Amino acid sequence: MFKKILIANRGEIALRVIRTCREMGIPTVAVYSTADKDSLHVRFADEAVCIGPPSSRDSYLNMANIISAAEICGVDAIHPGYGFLAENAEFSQLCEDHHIKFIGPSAEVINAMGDKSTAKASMRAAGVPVVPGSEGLLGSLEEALTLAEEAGYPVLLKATAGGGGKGMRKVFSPDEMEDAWDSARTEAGAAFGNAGLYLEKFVEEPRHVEIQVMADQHGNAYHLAERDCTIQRRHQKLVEESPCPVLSEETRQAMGEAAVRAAKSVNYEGAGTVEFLYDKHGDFYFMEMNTRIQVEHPVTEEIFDVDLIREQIRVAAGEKIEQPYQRLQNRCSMEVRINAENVFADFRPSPGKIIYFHKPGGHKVRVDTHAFSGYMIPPNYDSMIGKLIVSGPDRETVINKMARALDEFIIEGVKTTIPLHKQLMQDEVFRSGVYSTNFLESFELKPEEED
Ligand code: MV4
Repeated sequence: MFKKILIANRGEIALRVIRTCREMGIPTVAVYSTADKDSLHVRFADEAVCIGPPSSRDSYLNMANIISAAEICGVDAIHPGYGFLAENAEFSQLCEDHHIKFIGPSAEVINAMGDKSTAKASMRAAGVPVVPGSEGLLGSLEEALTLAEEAGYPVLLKATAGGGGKGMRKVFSPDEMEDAWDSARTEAGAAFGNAGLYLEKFVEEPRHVEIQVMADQHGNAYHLAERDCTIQRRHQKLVEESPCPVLSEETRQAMGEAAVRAAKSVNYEGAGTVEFLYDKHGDFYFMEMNTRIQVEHPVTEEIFDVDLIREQIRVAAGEKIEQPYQRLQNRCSMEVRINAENVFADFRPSPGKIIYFHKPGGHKVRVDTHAFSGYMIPPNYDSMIGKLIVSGPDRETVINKMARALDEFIIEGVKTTIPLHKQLMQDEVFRSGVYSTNFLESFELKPEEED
């Protein structure tokens, strides 16, 4: 097992990793920017090293400073959390070059999944369902027009270096193709330094359903069922749950098996997530694979009673996964993201001082957060300040428990997403479980709930 782990992250995920390390008896090193000097991850780690000024680029993304901190403290592994350097192939390679175990996949695997057109081609070869469209990158505008005719409009142009919707264009007819082609290439080139595009038929009103996988260094790969993340706004997830309210047991099994084939085909190691589009006909298609622990991992932890960070650390240290993970019977879990944002003002970030903070409690209520009364939310990072996760025997019980827990959650001094979640829990369509990724766009937020 590792002798000491450095956590190359901040906020709730840094705390989450430190907690498991302590339970495993592994000493930890926190790194922090000057904006985070009073943070809980700094307080709860065994050692802490300042790696730079507030700007992410100069601190949490500063590979040289993080590797230096790792070497000075004598760590033998780095946990990257999510975001920042978690899916940075260069950083994974840099760790390897310095004989420090990167808790995650190799640079090669990160690159193979980071290039979406390459990832899609390897998934197709592994027998994972993919959306009809181009086989790899588009060579020209003419090719895009030919393939769109074959697939049938509407189609999507997607940036191969993208993900999260950047460099993506929906094209309804041939006469729109040239403008879409030019603007998608320009956007992708500017954002990623890679203008490569591929084409897919547009899947109407899909759900976002993803499978958690875990793979060891001995060729074992297992899945831990699905999370439904259909409730999103501008590619930001707001609610995640498991099981998916509309998936048949048959489809659930097929999707799980497809995700395991996906992981095995690339010799995957560690925790990963295979994202699928699930359409109204009950068909599913590979979207992308995330090579990191995800924000919403607690939902899976609650329905499997497994510590996924512990599993990540164990497999990174070369231990075997001895048997498939067993989910609990009649267990349903849901997470809502608590962001410091004003939902009544286009979700504008609301950084600043939390003057009073009270977390909900009670049976099967979990709050993962680094916030507390008096905490100053810096303006430099992600606006997520916590996650509320509740569990129960069925979806209705869980939604009612979530509504109760949200009523107990008091955050004063900054605006948060709590008022939105309270209304969502009372919404008939949300409660029915039947909706698509378009749901939040047409959701009518009632202004009177503002406090
Ligand atoms: C799609 C799609 C429909 N058809 N691909 C959004 C970001 C990137 N991960 C892929 N995305 C989509 N790809 C085809 N062929 C619709 C989306 C999409 C979406 C997917 C999941 C969750 C929310 C979404 C919101 C808008 C568009």
